[in-house]
Amino acid sequence: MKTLVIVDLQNDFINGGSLEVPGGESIIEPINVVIKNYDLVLATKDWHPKDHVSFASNHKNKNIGDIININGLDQVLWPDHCVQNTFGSDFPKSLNISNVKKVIHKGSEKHIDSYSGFFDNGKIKSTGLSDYLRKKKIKKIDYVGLATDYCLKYTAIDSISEGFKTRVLVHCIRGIDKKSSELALNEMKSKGVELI
Ligand code: VGL
Ligand code: ZN
Repeated sequence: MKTLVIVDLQNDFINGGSLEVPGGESIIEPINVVIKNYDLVLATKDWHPKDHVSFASNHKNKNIGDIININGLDQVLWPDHCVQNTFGSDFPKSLNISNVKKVIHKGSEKHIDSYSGFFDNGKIKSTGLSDYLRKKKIKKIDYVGLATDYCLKYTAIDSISEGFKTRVLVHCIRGIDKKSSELALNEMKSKGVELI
């Protein structure tokens, strides 16, 4: 079964969103095209409570972009984004979601962030994505979405470590920062992700 996972393609990550990824909206149409080639389409959603630890606004005397340490993990502080059940966490209207079979929510626990669609950043809790794919006997997964240097990267790398043959469609991804996106592509490649 040809399987596609769309990572965090949500209003807050595209033009006008609170954590806008440069050119994020430009991948919507290419995704609407490639989606037709897949038998199974899943999507992840960044899905934060208002009081989430990753929001700079929830820390005194901290700014967006600061890095703090929480229980031994580095945490980048972001603008408030993808708050549960808000416009910012919705899929963009122009994304064709009619074939999306299941949505995997992540980052919904107040005290820990989750860049990967498989596990939180401490690898403590699974989102259930691996089990879902294994039950369906899926062996190969293609990925598209946002952001190259954060959630897309961590999702693809965990996909490899979970044993799935993993490909990323590079014309259907965008990153927050140019340099870190280049590094992310190299890191994915070195871990066995196929970039196509
Ligand atoms: C993301 C930063 C914070 C992403 C999510 O989807 O790449 N980045 N939360
Ligand atoms: Zn987030």
